[in-house]
Amino acid sequence: MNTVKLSKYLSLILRHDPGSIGVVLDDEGWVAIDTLLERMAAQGRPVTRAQMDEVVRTNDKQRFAYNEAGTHVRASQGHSIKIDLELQPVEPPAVLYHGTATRFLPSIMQEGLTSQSRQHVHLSPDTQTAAKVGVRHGKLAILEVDSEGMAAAGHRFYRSANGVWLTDSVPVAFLSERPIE
Ligand code: HQG
Repeated sequence: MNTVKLSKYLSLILRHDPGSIGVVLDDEGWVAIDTLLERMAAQGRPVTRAQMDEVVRTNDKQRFAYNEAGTHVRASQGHSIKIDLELQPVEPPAVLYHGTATRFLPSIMQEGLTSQSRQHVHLSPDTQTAAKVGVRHGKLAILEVDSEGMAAAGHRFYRSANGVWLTDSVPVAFLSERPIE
């Protein structure tokens, strides 16, 4: 398996469906690397520890992290299954961005941003990152989020180990559409 394929496979297992290969994540989303490699091999997807190390180290978005002892691995964000990433609320920058597709705008401008199938709404620190996230869904739209105003109103923000900003939801009052250059 090449590193991109392995990254996608790990995202599926560690964020959405560990049961598909018969592994169980603990409450914080960790799984023992040895167990994971055994289960992957049993599925006809043999991966060496060195290949795992490579993916965790070089992944473009640092999607995965090892624990300090190097015995367990988890996804740093993006889960649809309920796990506790042990994130502490932190003060957000004044403004954050959300990339999405234009076809979602009518609904978003009515009900705000909601977490959909994931645990949180994902926000980006800059418009370039938001654009990459948004084009995955279709014709790009970028929303500016008044995170300072949200924080003042009591909304909590978290930053994942790989720098993605997370919050529970974004009410319409804190959203404005940014023109696409
Ligand atoms: C939209 C990637 C209608 C929302 C990225 C988005 C990110 C609504 C879609 C991470 C809505 C959900 C997450 C509403 C939100 N009505 N549509 N009220 N509220 N939406 O994939 O943020 O590469 O679950 O705008 O980099 O696109 O996988 O979320 O378009 O960090 O590591 O519903 O996934 O990371 O889509 O992306 P997603 P996302 P990875």
